[in-house]
Amino acid sequence: MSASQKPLESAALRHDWQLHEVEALFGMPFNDLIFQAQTVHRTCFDPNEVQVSSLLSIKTGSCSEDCGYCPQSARYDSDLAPEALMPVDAVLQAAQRAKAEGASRFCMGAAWRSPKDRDIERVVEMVKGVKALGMETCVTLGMLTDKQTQALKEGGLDYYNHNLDTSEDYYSEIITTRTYQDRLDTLERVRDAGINVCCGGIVGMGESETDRAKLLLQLANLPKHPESVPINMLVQVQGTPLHGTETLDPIVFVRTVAVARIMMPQSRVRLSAGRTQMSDEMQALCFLAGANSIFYGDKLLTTDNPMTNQDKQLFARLGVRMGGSSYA
Ligand code: SAM
Ligand code: DTB
Ligand code: SF4
Repeated sequence: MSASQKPLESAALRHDWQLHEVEALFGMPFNDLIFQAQTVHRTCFDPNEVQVSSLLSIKTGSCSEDCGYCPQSARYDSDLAPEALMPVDAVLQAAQRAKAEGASRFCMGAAWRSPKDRDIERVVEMVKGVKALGMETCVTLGMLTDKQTQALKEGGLDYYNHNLDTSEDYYSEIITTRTYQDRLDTLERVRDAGINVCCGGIVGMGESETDRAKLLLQLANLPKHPESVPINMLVQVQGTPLHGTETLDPIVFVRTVAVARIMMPQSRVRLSAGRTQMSDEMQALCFLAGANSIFYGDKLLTTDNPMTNQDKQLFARLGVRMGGSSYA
């Protein structure tokens, strides 16, 4: 094997990762890990291009689930004003603004355990309207039935976001109202319907290194890698059970991005929630480690995200271009 063939080989798509291999990646000297991640990244992507998606909460709060990180659960006192499902035209106005700011994808999130069929009808109208603006579409609505998944596909939905959040072992510490298997079933439904999968997790929830390795193992060993892999740093919201959790070492966060990049070479790894707490230097390290997508716009769903001007400045300092929406 010549040296010139090695990068391609290192970016081969694998679905048979073993835990000890993932743990070994996490344990590598930092410089070696980042070099390997950047090498893989360069075989599959333009290293100076980052895709940007904007988020909108189309239905906020009053959620029946007990996800320990989430300010939208009705069980916690997080000071959030609940809002019913938005009208289609208000959503399209927000999408138009996101497009004008430079976003290529518009992601609509709803605080549901699972949608009702009549909710899906309105969401499909939103999807059609956003596509007509020339943007890619993504929704995250909780668990879906086959019929609902089909309706979204027929409406032209590009991506469905549904996160595994953490390892199967740690999951019951965080959520008790639906199972890990429920999530895997929804992901399979979305995949089988031919919708692109956006699936990742949250770190900084008090999980162990092994939990982080097992989350990435689960994602990379799916029959097909998710096209988009959001890595969220927990946003600690007052009133939620996870508020007050010991914060994660930023270097460990960067390592998590790098390991995700190595394990899922062709996926967009998204530097997701938690950026308001990150320095520009830390975000630059995440891009070096292979992150090539962000949430863009001053709000995530209910919490703050960096202002668009701040991100534009950061991209200018790094010589990064916004764009490249499609799956490699
Ligand atoms: N209700 C739907 C569901 O849970 O599938 C969709 C919306 S939910 C808010 C989407 C994702 O946002 C969650 O799966 C979780 O990964 C992420 N998220 C929610 N609150 C968060 C927080 N405080 N910090 C980081 N990520 C968070
Ligand atoms: C994802 O992985 N992160 C986004 C998106 N998918 C839907 C949501 C982050 C939410 C952070 C807390 C909030 O703003 O409510
Ligand atoms: Fe509800 Fe989703 Fe928040 Fe869980 S993450 S409480 S399902 S909105």
